Amino acid sequence: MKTPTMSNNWHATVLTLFPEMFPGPLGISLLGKARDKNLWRLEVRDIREHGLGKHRTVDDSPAGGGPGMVMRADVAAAAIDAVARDGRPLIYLSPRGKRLDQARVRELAAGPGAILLCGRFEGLDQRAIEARQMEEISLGDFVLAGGEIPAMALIEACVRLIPGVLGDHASTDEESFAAGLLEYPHFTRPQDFEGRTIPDVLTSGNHSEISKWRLAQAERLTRAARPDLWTLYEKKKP
Ligand code: 4HQ
Repeated sequence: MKTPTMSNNWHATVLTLFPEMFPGPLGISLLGKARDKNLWRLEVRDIREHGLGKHRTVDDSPAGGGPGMVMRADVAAAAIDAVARDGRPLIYLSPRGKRLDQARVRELAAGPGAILLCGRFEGLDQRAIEARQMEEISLGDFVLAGGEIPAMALIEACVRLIPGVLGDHASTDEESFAAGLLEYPHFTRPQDFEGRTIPDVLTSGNHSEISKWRLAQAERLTRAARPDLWTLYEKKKP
């Protein structure tokens, strides 16, 4: 087996106050095995190493008052500046960012990697975001306690697209979001589950009919559950 070179070793650097959360789910199963094979690498840096004073302070109360604490710009900038960029995008996970989608995941996966800053408290001082020209990415319209889980989700989405990470069954371009549709429903044995049977077409052996059925299902589900995706899909396919 060929040993990957630096150029195809996707590199994630995570800046966090909770380095013990990593690798967590990124260390198991296909992603964990891919990391063992050096198909990608995870570097976790503790932001507190750049904290100030005897107590390594990383936060302070919000200017203008209000609840909670804010991550200091100087501390975050020092943590960022200690990382070798290597042309990698610097990302701040935040509900204010652009929603992560599969198109951005594909771009990130095709690049050298990413540097991800995980905020805690009420968030990061705005001046750090601007001074370091951070790209803000959101996982969705909900509020988490920190950016660590979004960072893990982003890394997982990217790493599974790196060639060799998924098994040889993997055809990631047959996937729903590649086509702009939700996935068709899946079935496996038993043939009868609590009176619910597998659609006959799937056991017919007629592969062209199976493909037609799956596309029709994907279209039906997308139209019903995600009118936003359906509108985009219809525009692309007249
Ligand atoms: N947070 N998508 C607040 C998120 C979030 C999200 C991360 C909580 C940043 C300071 N991040 N911290 N949603 O809720 O990315």
